[in-house]
Amino acid sequence: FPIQYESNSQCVWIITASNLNKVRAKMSHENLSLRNRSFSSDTSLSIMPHFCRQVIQINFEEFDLELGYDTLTIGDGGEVGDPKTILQVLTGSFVPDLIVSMTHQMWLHLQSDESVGSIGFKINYKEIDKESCGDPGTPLYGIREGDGFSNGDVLRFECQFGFELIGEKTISCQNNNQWSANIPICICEYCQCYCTLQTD
Ligand SMILES: [Ca+2]
Repeated sequence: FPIQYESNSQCVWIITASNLNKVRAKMSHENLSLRNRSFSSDTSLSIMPHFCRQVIQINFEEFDLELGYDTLTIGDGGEVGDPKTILQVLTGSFVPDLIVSMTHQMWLHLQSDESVGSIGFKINYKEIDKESCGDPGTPLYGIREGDGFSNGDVLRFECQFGFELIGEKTISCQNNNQWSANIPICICEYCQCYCTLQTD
């Protein structure tokens, strides 16, 4: 990224939460860039090793793969390709807001077929406390109720006056550290009416 990925590519990344308040990404292929981001440092004390309390959260800044033919598979742990650990298989341009691992490692495997490439993807990643789904944000022109991101927590969304909510009004943090849905979007109702009137 942002240069188109090559055909017949097999790229693998393993992101590991370290016990030094940092996350490392091991890249076996540098075809795509995996962008680092600043990490919040955690100074709380614990008798458990730090990495046991941390999981990996990724979110996509950009994502576009050839729909149906090129895929990015994301899994939990360090066993790349292990079908039992797969969290998501992504293709095309639609992605979840966040993907969170269950353990201190997450693997990513990009596979492209023999023809037609696209721009690939760009992700941010960080470590967060375990049993959490991460902060999915608030929709533009929207309001969020609830600020817990742990397993079992629920977030409710509304849109500002004049905006229509598209998607789920309520999402919950599931035990697999994934939100039950993406956050909704808020669409300007008045703007749509205006456009319709203009075309009539
Ligand atoms: Ca392709």
